[in-house]
Parts: sequence; structure tokens; C-alpha cells
Amino acid sequence: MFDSLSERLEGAFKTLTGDNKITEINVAQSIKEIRRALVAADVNYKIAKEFTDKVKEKALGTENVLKAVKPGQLMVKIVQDELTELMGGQSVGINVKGNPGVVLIAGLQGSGKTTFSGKLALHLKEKKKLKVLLTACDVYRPAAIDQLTVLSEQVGAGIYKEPENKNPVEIALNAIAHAQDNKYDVVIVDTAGRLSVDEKMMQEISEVREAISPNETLFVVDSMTGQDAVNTAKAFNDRINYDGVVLTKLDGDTRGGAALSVKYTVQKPIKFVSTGEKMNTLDVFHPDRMAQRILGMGDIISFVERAQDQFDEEEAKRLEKKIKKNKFDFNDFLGQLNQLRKMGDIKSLLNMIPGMKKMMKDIDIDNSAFSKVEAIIQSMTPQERAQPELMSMSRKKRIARGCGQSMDDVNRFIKQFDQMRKMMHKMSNNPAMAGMQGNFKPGRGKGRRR
Ligand SMILES: Nc1nc2c(ncn2[C@@H]2O[C@H](COP(=O)(O)OP(=O)(O)OP(=O)(O)O)[C@@H](O)[C@H]2O)c(=O)[nH]1
Ligand SMILES: [Mg+2]
Repeated sequence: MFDSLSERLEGAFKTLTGDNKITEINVAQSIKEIRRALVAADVNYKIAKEFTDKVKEKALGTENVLKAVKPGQLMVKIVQDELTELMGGQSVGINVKGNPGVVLIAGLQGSGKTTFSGKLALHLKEKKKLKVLLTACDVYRPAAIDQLTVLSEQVGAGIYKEPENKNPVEIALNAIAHAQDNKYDVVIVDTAGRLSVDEKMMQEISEVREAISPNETLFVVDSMTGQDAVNTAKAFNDRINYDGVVLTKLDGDTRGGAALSVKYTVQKPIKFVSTGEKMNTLDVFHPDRMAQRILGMGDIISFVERAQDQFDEEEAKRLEKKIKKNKFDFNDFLGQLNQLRKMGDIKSLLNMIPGMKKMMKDIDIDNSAFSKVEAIIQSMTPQERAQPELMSMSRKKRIARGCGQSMDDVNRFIKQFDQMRKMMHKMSNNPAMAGMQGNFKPGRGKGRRR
């Protein structure tokens, strides 16, 4: 997710590494790079310009206050704050209170409406213990009804459909009556999409909206479509004044423009992001965590949350403690790998772990990518697994022989594990600083001063 944006921003901060104070001149170069990075990520020029103007003002303004902080670190912090702000600042939840609560789903064809409807049903059922009824209001494609029916079975939600009825307003109203009779807490209304914004679709969705007065109208948009996504978001908002945005397909090769500029453009919060085809790949959107991810700091909080869904709280707490004490060991790592396997969509999960993105960069990630690492760990003695700091050259040689991997592989893995462990430890004690000192460590830059 957002790989090239992350890399370019990192480059922008690097231009400041050799300097020990912020000046008009060195900031200008960095700012220019940041702007370029945003524009390359498909953020509209005007938004990018306004963004960097703010960053510049803050950077020059804080110069005297924060003498102790290196310019590169200061810049990262400012950009992190501004990115968070740009994406909405606070996370905004979904309101489904009602008798029943009603959520209307709108968006273009293929944006991921039906998939999201299923995911939201699962989310509400598991996180809020609600009884959910999915309603098929796509009256144009019979297959759409089947698709939603299959999803409803998968996630354990009810389904309401009228295959013969071609009137979405009637179907939606009947669904709500059915929900009241059958004690459903929430009705999710999945609607039809069109290839592009057109009058007929807008008319239909606004009629449904007026008839059922939903608690929430959510606009679903494919983040892969960049600026187009933002334009469509605007067209829909002008017409149906929705309550929130759902960004889908963030697991793909998306540049990030939609996530960064949709809030600014329509002034509606992004409420959820979707990162895969499986039903458990939905995340509540948190602007601050997304900013961290973009800056290559990972998103350990979301990761731990997902982990908590998978195994018990005790285990998550135990890990958190170990990370804090810098005692995260190879057994924990192996345990995590096994949990990940069960969760699917390994790649997007891995990106949440600080440092993991780099660690896995050259590895084609599928389940078999882990076998190498697992073989290495399995060749360690129990003592070595529990105390990574024991690792020595002779031990590594023995491990390499034992698992049939090359010495290089073993060395690399252990080094990366070490880095990851350090970074997780720092993150757990001070998230902002860890990111700065970790990924954006002033390194090869000339004239590095302490
Ligand atoms: N990789 C990925 N694929 C997704 C995601 N969300 C949906 N898809 C896929 O995108 C395709 C379209 O998804 P649908 O949910 O059918 O989209 P829709 O908006 O309901 O489409 P129409 O009903 O035809 O308008 C399907 O193949 C989904 O599996 C996502 O977050 N990530
Ligand atoms: Mg659909």
C-alpha cells in the first residue's frame, strides 16, 4: 500500500539529514520533494500545494522551539501531523442505532459495494453483537442477488430479496418492515452501480434514500482509480449528501491519492477501508494510523487489533508486554506467523508491522515464503528461540547446516529480526519517535552531526 509514496517521502526527509537546523533554504528542497511525492501519488496539485505550504510554515515556525530535534525528525513529525489532519484527523464511527438502524450503500459498478456490505455485516455482528439483515436492491443483475445471498451465508447475516420485484424503493421498504417483524438490529441495503455517474442511477439512489431515511449512507469507492475516485465522490456527494466514504482495494497497487484527498474534497469522513476479497479484511479508518503507515512506521495498533480478533486478549497482552520489555523472541515470531497464515491477505497485514515492509521487500509473499524462515527457527535450540540475544557465529553456522539454508539467509533473517524487534520495542514506548529514529534514521547523509 502506497509504497512509492512512502519511498519518495523518505527521500524528501533525507535531503535534511546532513543539516542541523531548519532554514528557508534546506526546507525549500525538502518541501519541493514532498509536493512532488504527493502529486505523483495522484493527489491534486492544489491540495498538495496547500499541504506543503502548511508544512513549511510549521517547520519554519517551530525552528526555535525545538532546537533539540533534528530537522529530518522534525519534518517527519510535521508531515505526520498534517497527513493525519488531511485525512480527517479523528476516526469517525458508524451510527446504526434505530429500530432497525439502516445503512444504504452507494457507488459505481465494481467499486466493491456488495463485498463491503458483507464485510460490514460481519463487522457489526462480531464487534457490536448486532443481528444484521442484508438487502439486495440491485434489480438489474440477477447474479447480484445470488452474490449477496452467498455472502450473507458466509458471514451469518440474514438476507432479504425479491427476485421478481424491479422496484428498489419497494424492496428496501419491505426489507425494513421484515427486519422489524424479525427483530433485526440493522438493515444494510446494497444497491446497483453503473459504469459512470449517470442521471438514472442518481435518481434511483436518491429515491431509495428519501424513502428509507437511512442512519448512514456510505459511498463506496475503488481507491485504485485515484483522482477519478475523488471526482466520483464529489459527484455523488453533491447529489445525495452521503455520510461517509468507504475506500476499497487498498490492498492493490494503489498510489494513495484517493485516501489522501477525498476528505479534503468532499468534507466527509472516510469511515472504513477494505483490503481484500475475504470477509475479514475490513478496517475502521483511523487517519493517524494511516499517516503512520504512509510514513513507513507500520500500524502496530491495527495489527494488534486484528491479532486480538484472531487469538485471545491474554495472548495479545502477553505479546505487548514482551515487546515493551524487548523480550519478543523467535517463538513469538513463529506464533505470529502461524496466526497470520490463518488470517489470509498476509501482505497487507505484514505492512502493519513496523520494519516488516522492508524485511519482506524482496520476498515474494505467499505462504511458502515463510517456510524458509520457519525452517531457520526450527533449527534453533529452545534456548536460542527464547533468547535471541544468544545468537553467535557458531550457533548460526549450526543452524544453517541444520535447516539447509545458506549462511547468508540465516544471517539476514537474524539481523532483520533484530532490527524489527528493536523497532517494535521503540514503537511500543514512543510511537512517534520510533518511526523517526527507525525508518528515517539519518544515515548515509554527508556531514552527519551528533
Ligand atoms: N482486492 C480487493 N478486491 C476487492 C475488494 N473489494 C471488492 N473486491 C473485488 O472487486 C470485485 C467487485 O466487487 P463487488 O463487491 O461485486 O462490487 P460492486 O460494487 O458490488 O459491483 P456491482 O454490483 O457490479 O456494481 C469483486 O471481484 C470483489 O471480490 C478489496 O478491498 N480488495
Ligand atoms: Mg454489487
